[in-house]
Amino acid sequence: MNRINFNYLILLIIILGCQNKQNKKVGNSTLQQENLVLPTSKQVEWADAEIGVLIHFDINVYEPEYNWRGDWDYNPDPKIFNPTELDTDQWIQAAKAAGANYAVLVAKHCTGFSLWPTEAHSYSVKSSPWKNGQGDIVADFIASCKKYGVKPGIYASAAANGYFKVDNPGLVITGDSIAQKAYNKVVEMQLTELWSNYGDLFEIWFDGGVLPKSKGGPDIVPILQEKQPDAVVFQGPYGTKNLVRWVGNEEGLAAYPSWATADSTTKADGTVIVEGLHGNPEAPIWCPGEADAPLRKNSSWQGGWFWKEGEDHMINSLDEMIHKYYHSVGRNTNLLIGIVVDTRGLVPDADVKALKAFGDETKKRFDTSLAETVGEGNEVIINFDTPTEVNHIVIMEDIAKGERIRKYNIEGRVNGVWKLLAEGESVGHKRIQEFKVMEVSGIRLSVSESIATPKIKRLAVYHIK
Ligand code: IPT
Repeated sequence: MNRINFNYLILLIIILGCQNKQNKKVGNSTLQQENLVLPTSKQVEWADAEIGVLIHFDINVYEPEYNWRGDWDYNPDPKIFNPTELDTDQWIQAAKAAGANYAVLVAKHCTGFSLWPTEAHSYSVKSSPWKNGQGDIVADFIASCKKYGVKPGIYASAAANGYFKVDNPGLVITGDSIAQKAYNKVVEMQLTELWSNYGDLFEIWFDGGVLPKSKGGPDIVPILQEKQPDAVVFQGPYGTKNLVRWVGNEEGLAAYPSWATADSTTKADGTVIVEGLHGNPEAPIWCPGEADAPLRKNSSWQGGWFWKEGEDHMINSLDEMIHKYYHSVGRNTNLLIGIVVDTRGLVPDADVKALKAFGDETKKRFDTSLAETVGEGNEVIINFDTPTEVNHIVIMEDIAKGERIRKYNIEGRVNGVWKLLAEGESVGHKRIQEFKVMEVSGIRLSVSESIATPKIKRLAVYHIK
């Protein structure tokens, strides 16, 4: 080998070594690229929606002393349920003002009282004076969602029901097998009604997961697959598509890193609270987190999910809500904000105001970037003509192609030198990062670990004051 060739070889080794240092591919990248876990198109649509609301209204709002777990032999009289000013348009307008793109209605919570005229039993709006028992709140809610272009979802938990003496995870407390069978039939019938009579649902919510048939629960998988095969399902049964997992708290705070993939250790079915909250980048199921948080503080009555007179002061401040936004949407999970409905049947004025303030603030902060770009590969750069003050970046992967990034740096060019501003692991649909204000002439995203070529749908820079 002559000297020139030898030098050339040394140079090549050094270059290859540097490249390897710059972007470590995890595992056998070719193999992994082929095996990338991808979301369904519904899950992509769901991630794009980013913010939803979870609307809670139940008979206990009219009788706050009632505790469904406290006295199993008593149920509030349906005659007390009379929301004379009920206006589902007002609910959805409030949701829209908060920036919500979807809304989930709690059609049946733990009391068992049903907001639609179910055929399964009489403990519902049918037995109430509201509209002389002729009304259907689920139908009104769906119509309002359509009217305002908000995607509708329904929550009807199977895990708890005061009227049937059922507690988590969906078992009758007496242990009586005939009562259990009867209850399972009620669940199957009610879910069949909700999933058949109101059109396509964007999201179905199983609070506390759903007890599988094999463990004595209702047989809902075939009903789900037949009636709402495309719905995104929060804590749904394994084996169904479009799953979404809980983030493990009701504060709207996702753990970081927050991977969109999960497996049985990450408890997509919601049975365990503390394990696997990060998701698992190696796991085979696309099952991103949804961070639920009531607008009213968790220390409020009923965890802040339901209205009670005199609790307006329990509404989270704008700063607290923005903090939740950064720690949910900013961490690759959707934010689902709990909204209360009062005895009139309306979202209270104070809540309407707070929701609008939140929506206005997120728009003010993030609607207009200083600069943004798309990119592919390990490096994406934004250049400024003149040095510019920046303090936030938003990174979005094209998740339709999978979650590919495992580690990255964000640097700013300061007087010609790249300086580290922020670093991270998971990106996925969206990562928002705030850092100290810096005057830079450029921003560089460097991906140091990935399982396939990073596809950056959006890299945006902001100076938020
Ligand atoms: C909690 C459930 O255990 C969990 O599975 C999930 O559904 C969550 O609610 C939704 O917020 S129970 C709650 C009292 C913490």
